[in-house]
Amino acid sequence: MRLFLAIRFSSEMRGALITAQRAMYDRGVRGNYTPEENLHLTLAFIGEYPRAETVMDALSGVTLTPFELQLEGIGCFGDLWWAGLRESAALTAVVRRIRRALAENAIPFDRKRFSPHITLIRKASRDAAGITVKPAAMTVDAISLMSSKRGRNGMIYTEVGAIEAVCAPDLTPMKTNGKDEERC
Ligand code: 2AM
Repeated sequence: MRLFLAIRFSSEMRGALITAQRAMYDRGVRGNYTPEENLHLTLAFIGEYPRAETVMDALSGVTLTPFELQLEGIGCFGDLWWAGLRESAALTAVVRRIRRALAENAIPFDRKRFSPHITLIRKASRDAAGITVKPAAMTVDAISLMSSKRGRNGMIYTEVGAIEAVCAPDLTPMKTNGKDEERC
């Protein structure tokens, strides 16, 4: 199966991305728009690999602490237009940890430098410069292992595994029933 690791978005983020796509469409930009359910941020592209469980085992030592993502700007690679993200040290760090875990477990992946982008449209018929994207934000609390296959009407992405965030311990004690509890 064809696998990649990605962040999936909250409805607020998807809403902001769709609004940007609509603005492109209204501007006359035609091409292969990413359907709402397929919008994602790829962290590592594995490609053809037979066992999702082996990938999840390899990632079992990667701890994910929740972090913020914020949309920022629009850009392109040729005729592919994307939405960008505000620079995030936490995102860069988690990508490095994930890729290191894949490498240490001999799981192949595309070694191209991580260049965070959310594909909005491929094969755009014209320039979409000047379109803006709302600065929507979300907390990332999971990273998904996705499988991708070609369906009759385009690509079908399915989550086949996930790394869930562990809560960072908040050192301020919270009093509940007279007991100190860890805040999540
Ligand atoms: P994208 O991130 O630019 O949109 C599934 O194919 C996802 O993996 C897509 O989002 C795709 O492009 C991304 N991807 C990253 N590297 C890839 C590669 N070498 N081949 C195919 N898809 C790749």
